[in-house]
Amino acid sequence: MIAPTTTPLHTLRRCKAFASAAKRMHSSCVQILPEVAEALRGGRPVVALESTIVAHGMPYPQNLELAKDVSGILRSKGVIPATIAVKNGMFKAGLHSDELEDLAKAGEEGRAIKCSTRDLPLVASNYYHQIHRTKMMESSVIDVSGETIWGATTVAATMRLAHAAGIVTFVTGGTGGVHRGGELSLDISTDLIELSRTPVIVVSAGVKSILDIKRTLEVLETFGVPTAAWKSEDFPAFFSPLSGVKAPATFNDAMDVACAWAAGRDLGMSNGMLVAVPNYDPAGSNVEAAIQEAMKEASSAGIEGRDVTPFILRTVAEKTGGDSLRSNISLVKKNAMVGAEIATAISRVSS
Ligand code: PSU
Ligand code: MN
Repeated sequence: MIAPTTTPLHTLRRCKAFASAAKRMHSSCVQILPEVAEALRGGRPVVALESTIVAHGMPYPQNLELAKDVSGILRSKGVIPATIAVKNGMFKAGLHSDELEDLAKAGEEGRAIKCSTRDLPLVASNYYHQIHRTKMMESSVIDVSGETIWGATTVAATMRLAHAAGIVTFVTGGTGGVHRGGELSLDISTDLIELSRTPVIVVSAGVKSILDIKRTLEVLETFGVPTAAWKSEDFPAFFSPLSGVKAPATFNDAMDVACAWAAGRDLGMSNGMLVAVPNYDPAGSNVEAAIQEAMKEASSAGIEGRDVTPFILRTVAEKTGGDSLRSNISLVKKNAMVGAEIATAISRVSS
């Protein structure tokens, strides 16, 4: 069990370092939607959402429907949603509804590039070129004609941009981790590195069992990332609430999370935090069974390396007849409800 839920609020309010860090408007390189900026200025709760899940994580139109439903869930709890993405090289926190719709179509139309941390400067370079060219020409017109190209941000890249915008809480589906065989291939998601150095709370359903969950938790420990399951002792495995691996800690409510966060800030820790929410959707257990079967089939068919994940995902989708998509949608909504509570608790302890 982690932070005491009994910590008096007035103690936290006196933590000046925490309050000012949370309120600081970090950098102007991210274009923040006015309603998001206003909420941040007023110290009201905001939740960041990632764009890889929209562009590449599920098909159109289910992706758009889910993005709208998640925003609706957050708003019904008094929380402002801010989808993070890169539009024609411009970093964005918060999208207009027509932009969200275009992003949702962009994946299947080949107009979205999966962006992790290393990709952010690369996709932004063209936009920066234009800014400098415009400055030299003393003009105020930036040419963004042509079709819109989106940088769809992974958990790692979303954390970076959310932090730059001054957002603390971020809701997603699943995070990346150590791939099976990662001890040799070194295929370890940048999500874990970013959790070690960027102060954002990531609310997810854990990591998929196609990854090496035990080693993922080892790496998070090595990097000093506070990691806890939400109201559970087991670390969740995305489609299943149980991975068979014990979670390092348990959060029993949103104030647990906010108090642990406040304590880390007071110590000057600059890392993020991972809150893993178990997915109890009944469809999920079918998917988990199909994943285990598909992994056995992959190994007996001699499928290796980069071919493994696409093979498994394809086989799982065939085997479950849509259950994997349904379960994915249901777990993101559950995460949004938990994330709304956390963002609200964070705004309370920051004021
Ligand atoms: N896991 C999922 N669904 C996803 C992802 C991970 O269950 O959509 C996406 C997230 O955007 C995550 C990224 O940040 O994949 C990790 O990719 P990589 O392993 O290449 O870092
Ligand atoms: Mn990778």
